[in-house]
Amino acid sequence: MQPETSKSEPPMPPDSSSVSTCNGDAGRAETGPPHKTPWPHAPLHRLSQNGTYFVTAATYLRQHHFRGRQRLRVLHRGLLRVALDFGWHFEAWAVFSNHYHFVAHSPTEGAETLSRRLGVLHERLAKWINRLDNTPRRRVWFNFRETRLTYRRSYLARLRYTHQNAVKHGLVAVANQYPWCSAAWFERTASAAQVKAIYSFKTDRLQVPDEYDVAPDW
Ligand code: NI
Repeated sequence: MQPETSKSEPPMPPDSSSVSTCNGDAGRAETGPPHKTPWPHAPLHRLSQNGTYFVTAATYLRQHHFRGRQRLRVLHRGLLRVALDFGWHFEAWAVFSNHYHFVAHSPTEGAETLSRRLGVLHERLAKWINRLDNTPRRRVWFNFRETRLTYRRSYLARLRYTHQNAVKHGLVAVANQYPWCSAAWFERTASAAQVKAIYSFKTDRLQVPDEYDVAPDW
């Protein structure tokens, strides 16, 4: 027998075989690989011909729907799972109570598939959050915006910006202490020279809309 859906059980993110049909989807949502963070492969460190994107997504009214460890973990894992399932190569990411950022390389020309996949992920997460809070139909997400990166300098600057975003938001003194971002993974998988090059890249001229006050508990 399938276990009953419980309020504390996080949703599985979109499944590649359930794109065009809802049949059986609810059943699958409670099965499948449990609670494992699908870390991406080692970073590329170059722009992709198919497109490299910087994405920021935010909750509606900047509400802290993903406050706390459990919710952050589900959002973090869901994002990496979508990337893995649909061939998006994530290179940097940072997830917070009311927004997230990532830099990723597209598997195909253009970002249309990304919009669709993120839309499905957001919908599932919203349903889960609303079930937890007993607020059916409440709007959870505001939107997301993507920027295609075409210059190496702006790409490298955004990599650093994203790896280090938990420090910018005042959550930790050193980015690799924050588990819901790519810093520790990056330092583990890249060479010491690459880490040094990215972390010393100048970001002071970078303009990223990122005026979010994030919840302090993670
Ligand atoms: Ni931010």
